[in-house]
Amino acid sequence: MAYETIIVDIEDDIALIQLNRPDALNAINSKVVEELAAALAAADVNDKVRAVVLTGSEKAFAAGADIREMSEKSFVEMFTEDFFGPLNEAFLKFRKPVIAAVSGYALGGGCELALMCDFIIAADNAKFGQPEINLGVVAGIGGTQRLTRLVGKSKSMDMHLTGRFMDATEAERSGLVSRVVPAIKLMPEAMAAAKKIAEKSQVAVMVVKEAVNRSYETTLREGLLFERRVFHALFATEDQKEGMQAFLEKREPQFRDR
Ligand code: DAK
Repeated sequence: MAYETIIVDIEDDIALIQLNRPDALNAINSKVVEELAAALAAADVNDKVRAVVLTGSEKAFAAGADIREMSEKSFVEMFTEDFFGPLNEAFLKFRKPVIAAVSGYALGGGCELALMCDFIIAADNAKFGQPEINLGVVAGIGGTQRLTRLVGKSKSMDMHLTGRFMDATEAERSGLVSRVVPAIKLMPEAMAAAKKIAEKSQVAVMVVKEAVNRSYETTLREGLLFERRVFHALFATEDQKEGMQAFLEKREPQFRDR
C-alpha cells in the first residue's frame, strides 16, 4: 500500500516504518494517525512481519502533534473526531513487538508515540520532552500516564510543568529508553534488536509482551499469577520442547511458532 506520510519497508521479517514529513519535523497530523494505524493493522496480519521498528529522521523522530492542524479546532471537533484516539487503540491492539528508534526531537505527541512502543533505543542526539504546557495545553495521548510510570512522579512533573527537554543520557538514566547509541549506529542497532526478537518463538514473544504490559494493569499478586499461568501454558507448545532440547543438545533452537 502506498502512504503519503510514512514509508513502510518489509524485509527479513521486520517492518520498518519511517515517519516522512521532513518539512514539519514529522509532526503528527490526522493523515499520519490514519496511516500509522493502517500500517500496524497490515503488519499484524502479515506473517512475514515478526517485529516492527518505528523511526523518524535524524533531526526528529516527531516534534509532536501538528500544531498547524489542531490550533483552530473546537472542543466539539476534538471530541467528536476523537483526535488521536485511533493511534492509541492501534498500538494497544498490536501484538507483535515494536521498537522505537529515536533520533533528534521526540516531543509532545512524538514522545508519546515513542512511549506507545515496547521499548525505545535512542541516538545520543535524542531529545525528549512534553512541551504542551508552552501551548496552553497538556499531553493528550499518554504523556502524563506512561511517562510517569517510567520515570516517576518527580521527573514527570518536571517535564510536563516546565516543558524542558531531556537528553539521551538523562533518558537512559531515568528508565525512559533501554539503550543509547551513537546516532550513526541507531538504525543498525534497532534493526539488529528486531532481528534478534524475530528469531525467537513468536508465541513466546507475544506472551512476553502481554505479560509485561499486564504489569501496568493489575496488582502484583494478579500479575504474578498471570505470569505463572502463561509460563505453564507455554509448556503446551512445540517451541518450548525444541528450545529446551536444543539447550541440552548444545545447538541453536529451530522455532516453528507452534
Ligand atoms: N507541528 C507543526 N509544525 C511543526 C511542529 C509541530 N509540532 N514542530 C515543528 N514544526 C515545523 C515548524 O513550524 C517549521 O515549519 P516551517 O516554519 O519551516 O514551515 C518546521 O517544522 C521546522 O521547525 P523549526 O523551524 O521550528 O525548527 P527548529 O530546529 O528551529 O526547532 C523544535 C525545532 C522541535 C524545537 C521546534 O520546531 C518546536 O518547538 N516545535 C514544536 C514542539 C512542540 O511544541 N511539540 C508539542 C506539540 S503539542 C491529543 C493527543 C496528543 C496531543 C494533543 C491532543 N488528543 C488525544 C486530544 C499532542 C500535542 C502535542 O504534541
